[in-house]
Amino acid sequence: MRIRYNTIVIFLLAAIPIITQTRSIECINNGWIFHKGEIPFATEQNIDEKDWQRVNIPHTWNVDDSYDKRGVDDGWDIAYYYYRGAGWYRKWIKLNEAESNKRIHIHFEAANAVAEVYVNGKFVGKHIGGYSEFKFEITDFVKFNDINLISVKVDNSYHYDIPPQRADYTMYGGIYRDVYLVKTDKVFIEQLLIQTPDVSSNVAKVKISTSLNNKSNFRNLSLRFSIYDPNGKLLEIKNQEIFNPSTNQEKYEFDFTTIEKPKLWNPDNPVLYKIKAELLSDEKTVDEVTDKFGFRFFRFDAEKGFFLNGKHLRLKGVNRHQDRAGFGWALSNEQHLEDIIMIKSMGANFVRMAHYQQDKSVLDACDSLGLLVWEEIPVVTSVGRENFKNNAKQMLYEMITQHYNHPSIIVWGLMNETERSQPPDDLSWNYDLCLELNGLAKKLDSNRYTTQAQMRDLGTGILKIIDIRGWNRYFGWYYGVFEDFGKFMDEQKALDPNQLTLISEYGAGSKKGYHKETPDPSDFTEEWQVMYHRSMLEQLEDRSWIAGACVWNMFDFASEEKQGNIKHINQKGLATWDRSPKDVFYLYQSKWTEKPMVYIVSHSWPEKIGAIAEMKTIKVFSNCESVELFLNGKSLGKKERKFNWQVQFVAGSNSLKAIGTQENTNVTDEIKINYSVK
Ligand code: ADA
Repeated sequence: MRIRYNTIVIFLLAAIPIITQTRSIECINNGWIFHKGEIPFATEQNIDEKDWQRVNIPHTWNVDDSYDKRGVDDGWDIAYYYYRGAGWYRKWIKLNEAESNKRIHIHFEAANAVAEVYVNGKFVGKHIGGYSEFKFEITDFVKFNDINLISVKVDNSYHYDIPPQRADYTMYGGIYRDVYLVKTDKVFIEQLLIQTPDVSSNVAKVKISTSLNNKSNFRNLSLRFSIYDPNGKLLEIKNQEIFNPSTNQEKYEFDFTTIEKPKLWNPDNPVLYKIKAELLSDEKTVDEVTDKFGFRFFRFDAEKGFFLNGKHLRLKGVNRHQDRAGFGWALSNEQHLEDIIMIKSMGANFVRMAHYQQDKSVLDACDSLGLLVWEEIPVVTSVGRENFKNNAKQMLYEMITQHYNHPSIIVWGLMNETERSQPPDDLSWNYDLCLELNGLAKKLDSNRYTTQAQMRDLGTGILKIIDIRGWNRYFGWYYGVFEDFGKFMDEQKALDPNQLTLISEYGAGSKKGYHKETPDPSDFTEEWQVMYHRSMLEQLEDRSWIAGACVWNMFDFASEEKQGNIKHINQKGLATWDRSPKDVFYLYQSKWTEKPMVYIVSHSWPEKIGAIAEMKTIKVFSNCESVELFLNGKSLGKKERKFNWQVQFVAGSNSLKAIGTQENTNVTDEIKINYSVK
């Protein structure tokens, strides 16, 4: 168990810790017990725990069971064969007498999909939605100088009222993100929102909006805000006296003096400023919260695409699901970070967090490594009625207020492929929901754009509600041929020339190591996937009015109903489910990065068969000015474009080596090929 008092560093990249001096934040991930399914008396102190399993958080109960049988999409209702139901967690925590003047809170970074929290047998609260953070104050439920029982029921049952009603991914149940026990004074800082309403290369404004949660008897309090530049230099301190603070969650707003020549955040130089908010009583610090933020300004243009800090930037993106082989959604912060590092190393500058709010560590990594973000709520495929609407609005509220300070986020996504409504089918619910979500997003955050991902215009008018139209299109994979993509997009442009446009999804599946010299359409070979993406990159390049595009998907992920040549897996990843890059990853890296790289296609095809002296085509992906290929030590020639060679392998073992040259730098790649003569 990690207990950290006084100076607490929640995991972030080292440069940007959230530090607090007076509240304690204790990660309580370890030492829980778990029971799959309903069980009587789960909240009672004295029960027989022998059927319970010892677990640590992050945890899910669906790591194995979504890959045995196929989920059946039978009209409206989907039959799921992975366990969707209740699970119970229990943990004992000790509180000391010395802490009895504190307020105690339990903070969950997410539990899918509905969580009910009990302390010492009493119901504390319920949270609906599997992706946002939530916390409950438990001060009135705990005993000091004693041990306390925390029981949590989590339920991932199919439910009409809870987005997503249905979606093409496995919805793992459990407390799958970190849990913290937080101890504060009687008064604490509830929220710290950092707004940067006006930013240019010359000046930037910073506005703070904060609220206190007060149950103290303090008559006089003061708030002190300190702003630091990216080098940690203190720029300014602001003080505000608060007399007779109210017990309501009152908001306090402040403007800092305008900052001259701000350092602007961008993907190549993701510089972060910092604000420290201190709450003081008679010069004694009662609470302290620190968060980072960045200065950037951006706009979308219907003709020219996207501009960041006044400069044109093509958005080169991928979608990311929080799912990994062997772990499901129960990923550590380090694993989240590894994903973002891999996405960055491929040269992407944009990520769509599909289809839901993701872990804080993911957003922190995007801020620090320099990736722009589209984040969205899980309104996918179909829309429900009034309760569904309220839950979706709550999710949007939570996402925006919880992730507001992240400079990486530029667009809020409201829905994805909502072509259906809960029976009886009535798409006016979809329209109304979109309208309400858009209104709420604008009210909460007038500085970012809104968007949605759709496949077509269903004639409901829904596409016109949001700022940016996102298209999910799979020409040359599910339907049509590659070139239909460009035709479709040109038609859309002609229909509505002033529309801002992003491609939210395009993709093709493959199985790493499955190869054919002449692939068939959508045959899951790495070759078809590479051909598909090469064509898409060219078609996107030809259309500068498309601000950018996101590949579906960065990683393969679990989806019980999918039946490609790996059952229950959506195989459209540029990397496998366990994070091994496929050939197509290197195609993107060769197009999107500048650091010299070279990759011989394909490392996952070491066994080749052919006739004696048969010519085989070998391709190399590289961003270098020239590449020279060697077979068994002998040069097959240096090329400056079209890195394809005709190669005559000898029977048995062969070695291929490629040397890429960029200015004075050489990079190499080598593979062994075993050639069998037929
Ligand atoms: C849709 C959907 C995604 C994904 C994709 C696919 O576009 O938005 O969730 O599953 O289809 O792979 O078919």
